[in-house]
Amino acid sequence: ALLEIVDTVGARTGHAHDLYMRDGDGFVLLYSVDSEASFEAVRPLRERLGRLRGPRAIPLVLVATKADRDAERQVLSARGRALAREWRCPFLEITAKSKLMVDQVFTQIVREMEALAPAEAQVPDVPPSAQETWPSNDIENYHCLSF
Ligand SMILES: Nc1nc2c(ncn2[C@@H]2O[C@H](COP(=O)(O)OP(=O)(O)OP(=O)(O)O)[C@@H](O)[C@H]2O)c(=O)[nH]1
Ligand SMILES: [Mg+2]
Repeated sequence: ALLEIVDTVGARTGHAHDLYMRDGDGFVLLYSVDSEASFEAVRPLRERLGRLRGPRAIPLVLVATKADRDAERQVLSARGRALAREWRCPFLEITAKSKLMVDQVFTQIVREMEALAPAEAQVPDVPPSAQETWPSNDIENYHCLSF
């Protein structure tokens, strides 16, 4: 099994970024709890993702980072939870200081990709035997994008 992670460095606009959003298999949208602006930036990203992908399912996890900076908090947990409920995706509030929490982000996005992918695999050409073992044997070539 291979999981390729693409991290958008800095820029969240442009042609290359649009291609990653169009072709990725899973998406981790992050904001920082200490930055209202970062929270306000995730909705436009989700909307652009929807436009670029058309009717395809969008395996997505919403992640709030820097939970350790509670004294500087600008975004209440409830707001992240509410947004994730609206988008029907998992929500995690984490600190990068915890390996366990960071691991949970990857666990969640893989789970979402597995949960949403079978619906797309219901094409007539796929033999039933292949569907039975799918997707556990076929996580290869998943491309997960974080931004
Ligand atoms: N306290 C704290 N600092 C963090 C956490 N996560 C990241 N940082 C710090 O925040 C700064 C920015 O982190 P990055 O991971 O580079 O943020 P980014 O969103 O990837 O930034 P770009 O790639 O430039 O878009 C760095 O100084 C990190 O050390 C966290 O959970 N807690
Ligand atoms: Mg970065």
